[in-house]
Amino acid sequence: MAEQIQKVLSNFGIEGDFVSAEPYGSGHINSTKYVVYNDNGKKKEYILQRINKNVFKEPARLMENYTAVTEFLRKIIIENGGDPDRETINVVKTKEGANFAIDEDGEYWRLILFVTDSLSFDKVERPEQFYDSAVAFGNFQYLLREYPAATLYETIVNFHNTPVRFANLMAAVKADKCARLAEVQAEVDFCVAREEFAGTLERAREAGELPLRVTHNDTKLNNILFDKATGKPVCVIDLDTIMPGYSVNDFGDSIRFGATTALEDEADLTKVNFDISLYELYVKGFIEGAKGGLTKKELELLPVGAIMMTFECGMRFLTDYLEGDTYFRTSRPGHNLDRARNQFKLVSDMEKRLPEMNAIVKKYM
Ligand code: ADP
Ligand code: GN1
Ligand code: MG
Repeated sequence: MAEQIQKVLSNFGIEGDFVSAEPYGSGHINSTKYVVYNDNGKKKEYILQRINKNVFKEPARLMENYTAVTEFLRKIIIENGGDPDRETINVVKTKEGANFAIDEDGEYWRLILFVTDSLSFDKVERPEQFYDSAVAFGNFQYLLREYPAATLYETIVNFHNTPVRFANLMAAVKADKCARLAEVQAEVDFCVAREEFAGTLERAREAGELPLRVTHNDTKLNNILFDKATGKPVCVIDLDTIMPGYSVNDFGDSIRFGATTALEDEADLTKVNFDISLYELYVKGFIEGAKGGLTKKELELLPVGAIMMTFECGMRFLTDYLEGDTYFRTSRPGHNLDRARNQFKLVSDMEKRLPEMNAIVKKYM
């Protein structure tokens, strides 16, 4: 493995000597390595990622989006007097000037600068951290408000089209190819009861009430890097799914992952509760970060976005469980089922508290 990694790294014109490459982070999709070089006594840090070809069908086109968006952000950061090597992802080109390398097995690899003295979190550690992450994601969307959406390739078609996700679940139920249906009938019934709800945002879009914007589409807390010293957000990462989408889904995905008392894969559901005070902090931060860029209807639909993303993600975990765990990385039997049940518990909590969730948004509108 180490040899293979060094061979991949030899495609990039990195100065200095190779020191180490270790698995890094807790993403479910790509394979991520923390890489260190020694350049005349100076430590140089990188992130090397193998792009998941099962998930991203055309990695070369994905990397065009990824590079163009990060170069766009780099310019704005420089104009604003920020640090462009830390506040956005920077793609390291190969010796031939490409933004990825392909190994002998046909796997695609990208190398990016490691954001120095940073770390990410799988769970909110301090309420203020969640508020700060909301400002960062709201602001990220704001910075991309003038990005030419039509030039973006759709890296995953229908990524947050919840009715399509529902249909995929129904197909997996019908096929039941791993004979797991009997075990999850209650969860399937839970989803079927919400089929009408699944179409809420698509209907708003068709009615011209919900604009398509350039969105991140994977706004969980561990896709923000925080500065080790100040504890403040430095950089929004995981830019594989930047595509036209709904602002309310970027809001909602953060709530799904962060406004809860447990990790996303906690199996003991008595520990899994929606945390409405974290929700309130995120509402406040996201609206501030978006700097008045959201319409009245978008603001009104923020709570729906939170329930939608949680419901959709639960359906995606359940679908993957029924299909034999081929999409999300798992590390124990039943991992995806635990995740699905966890998400559905949160959906139920949020449904009960929807009037309060709406009132909180009104307070900050
Ligand atoms: P995945 O799509 O698998 O989630 P990510 O791009 O989110 O992959 O990377 C996985 C983890 O690696 C992140 O959660 C973060 O901890 C770390 N990471 C990714 N890019 C960087 C970077 N440029 N600097 C520092 N850490 C990073
Ligand atoms: C995946 O790549 P990562 O781990 O940041 C997934 C998201 C899910 C999330 C659930 C491309 O995100 O859509 O919400 O897992 N990314 C992709 O934790 O499918
Ligand atoms: Mg990630």
